[in-house]
Amino acid sequence: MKKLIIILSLISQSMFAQNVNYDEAKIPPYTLPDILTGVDGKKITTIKQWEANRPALLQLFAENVYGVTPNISAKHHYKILETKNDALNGKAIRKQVLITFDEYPQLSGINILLYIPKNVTRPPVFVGLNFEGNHSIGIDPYVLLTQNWMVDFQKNPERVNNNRALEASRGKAIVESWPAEMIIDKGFAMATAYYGDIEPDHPEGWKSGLRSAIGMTDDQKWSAMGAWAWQLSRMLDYLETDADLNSKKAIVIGHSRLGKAAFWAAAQDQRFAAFISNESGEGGAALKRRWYGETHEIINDKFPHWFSGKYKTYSNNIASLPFDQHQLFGLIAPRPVYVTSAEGDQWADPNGQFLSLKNAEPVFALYGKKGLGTDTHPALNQPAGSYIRYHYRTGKHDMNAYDWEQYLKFAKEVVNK
Ligand code: GTR
Repeated sequence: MKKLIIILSLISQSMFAQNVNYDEAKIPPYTLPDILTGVDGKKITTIKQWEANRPALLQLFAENVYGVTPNISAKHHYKILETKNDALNGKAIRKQVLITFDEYPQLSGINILLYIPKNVTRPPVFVGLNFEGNHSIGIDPYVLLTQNWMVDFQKNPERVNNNRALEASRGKAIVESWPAEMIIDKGFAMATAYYGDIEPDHPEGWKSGLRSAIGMTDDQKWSAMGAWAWQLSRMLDYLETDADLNSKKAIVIGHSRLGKAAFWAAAQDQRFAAFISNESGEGGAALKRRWYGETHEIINDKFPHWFSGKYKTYSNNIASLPFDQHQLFGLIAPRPVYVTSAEGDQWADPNGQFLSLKNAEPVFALYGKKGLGTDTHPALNQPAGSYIRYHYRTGKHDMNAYDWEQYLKFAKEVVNK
């Protein structure tokens, strides 16, 4: 019996291995849709033509991947739950703001944690979601502990028990993600919220999240990714009302699945001034047509709630998708973009992320914006480009201090120049 189990598991492992490729030489040839051909088939040569094409292209992404964002009421109230001007060793103002929605009382609301440097007038702000609650990003004892359902990422019942965070998870986020003091020291503000505030991250999560709160009965029409992107836009609504920071310079940022949500938020909501994709991979920065690392089949199988039902119909047939992710970068133009990969994160397809941004260059060029300055994937720890930037760093799947050093430099040189 034991032998049989071993044989069966070897067979299934090898079947799985066939679906995952890490060999550049084995990638079948593919052709990317021309970014300067409009959805109507006409050639695009001017900014005006590109912008006229924008809504139809956005709609294609919505219909086929992320789901169409419903036109729903976002009537809300803001409540300052707590504020103090001696946070982070006296350098920052801390605010905790709760956004509640009049028409969706069943949702607990979005709890934003804001740090604003005291010595800067109206600084630009980094905006993004976090994986394990605001309290998990640092040791600040005043940050409220989230009560919402949580994925048990760490498998440590002392930190997360029964899918609820415990006090012991304070400052213990699984990804480094949000170095508040480092951000403040460089003169930037940051705003973050727990992604589970709007919808729990599991296939049935929509039943207790935004999608069912708005009366949706078909979870395949919209997506969790769409709901989290919506959350980011609602955070920006609040930031626009906060006179202590400059919401016109809001840089939306996200790691991994939260990078996919940030990407979709940035494409739809042009109020975001810049976008940073930290290892967002499949469904994020990576080209879909490249067979390397995670594929659309694997992601749809493992996370059926992340994308819309239609995306699942492209199994074994990704070449028939009428676009690829380079065109989503086109939808961010002319706003600055930074894309990153890590050596220890081949799953996210580093070269596929690079090529995706690279192939968006013609749209940036329409606006007179320079490209990455290289046609080939840069070496480790050598950022390429300026207005649009890319780096490939040593280390694992994470958003770490090296990444932030580069982001803060980018924000200073390009977004807040
Ligand atoms: C993985 C998933 C990736 C990425 C990652 C994460 O399991 O396959 O696409 O999103 O999770 O969010 O950390």
